Amino acid sequence: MSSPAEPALTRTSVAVIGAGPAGLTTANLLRAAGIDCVLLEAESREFIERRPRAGFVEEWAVHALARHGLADRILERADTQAEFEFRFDGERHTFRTAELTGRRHFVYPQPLLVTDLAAAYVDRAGGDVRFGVREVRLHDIDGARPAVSYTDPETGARHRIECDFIAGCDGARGVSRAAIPAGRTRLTRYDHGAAWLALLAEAPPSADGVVFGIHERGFGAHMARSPEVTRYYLEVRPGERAEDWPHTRVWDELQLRLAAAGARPLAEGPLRERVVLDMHNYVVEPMSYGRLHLAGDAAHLVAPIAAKGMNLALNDALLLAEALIAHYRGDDRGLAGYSQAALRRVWQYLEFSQWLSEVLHGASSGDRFRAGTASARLRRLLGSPSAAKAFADLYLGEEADL
Ligand code: RFL
Repeated sequence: MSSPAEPALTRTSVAVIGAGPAGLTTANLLRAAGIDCVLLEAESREFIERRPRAGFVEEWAVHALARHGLADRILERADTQAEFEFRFDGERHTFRTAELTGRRHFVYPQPLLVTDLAAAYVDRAGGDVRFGVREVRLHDIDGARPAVSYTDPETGARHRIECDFIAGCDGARGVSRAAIPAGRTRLTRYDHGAAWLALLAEAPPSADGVVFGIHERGFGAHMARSPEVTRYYLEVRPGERAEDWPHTRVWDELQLRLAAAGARPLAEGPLRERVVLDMHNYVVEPMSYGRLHLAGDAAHLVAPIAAKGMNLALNDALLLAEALIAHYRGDDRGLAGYSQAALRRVWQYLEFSQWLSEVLHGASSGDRFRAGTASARLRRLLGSPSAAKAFADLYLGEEADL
């Protein structure tokens, strides 16, 4: 037995912090390649398997997960979407993404993906995971022998795990990013100047898939999730609180902003989730420092405007795991180039989100210039086949990074 002053010591090859999509994917790939890793997660398994968030997985990401045997349930259970709808000026405009690109979005709520990835790592592969850990700290990340330490939630004892590398996959509020000394990475922020009320309604979808409602009162969106649950978004003023939006106000406003000729009224239901999200982004460059490599929201936050965050987390994890596996086979080029490779897709998706943000928020900005250019973008999207194709390629995400 070790005393509290002398933490219990273990050794592994890679310590992965955070069991979200990024950390679980990294851990699964490492484990399948026979590389030791320990996964540390602050929450319980039940909690991470229920946390509602993203809903769309891009087709290239599904194919990549399938190559590693991690997409059986997605392929079996997910709905795919071939089109979405813009509604504005009381009209409906269908945008046929699959026809334009040959690709589809997979509708697969994040809790289901996390559940599948956790089952693959913990139950099937017997991977080492410590749930509910407290006070995770990173040590000596710029030395040859980094380590992570944490407090065991049951015994209160400190544990220290020495490792070769740390994968910082602990999301926007984790500790990994903060372990990098000041001045060694650059954090760039961008604020869209808008906020969305994110809602999960216990109500069946009222349209086939995604509806983007562009309205002078503010943007509104409908996203089919399952026969019983629908995600909605309402643009609200920055600084407004979820409590400012009681049940009736939410539904009145959604009905108004998503109304269009020939569209059925929305099926209303209890609101299970109601949170205000500021539409802001950040990027950490480079995503690596010493023996710490960041992946997913720990390295970059992308406002959910274009549903890109989870897909970027998966892209990072696939690249990072591949680079770590190559390292143990004697090739360090992947690790040296990891940050640059990951950031290529990050910047493409940030640019796309910024472009789409203007389309969605221009009409409600109160600024005649922004409203005019937003409506020009919409007309071009709906009127020009080449503009539509370029948009659809980015909306669905492409196999190769640009
Ligand atoms: P996660 O999923 O936040 O996982 C990080 C994990 O780390 C744990 N953790 C720690 N563990 C140990 N020690 C610590 N000190 C720790 N601190 C934190 C956390 O408990 C957690 O389990 O990050 P990851 O893996 O990078 O994945 C990123 C995605 O979760 C995120 O980008 C998406 O959810 C964003 N997002 C969407 N992305 C899409 O691709 N499509 C969408 O449709 C979409 N919709 C959304 C979204 C995000 C939303 N919110 C709530 C911000 C909709 C919403 C409402």
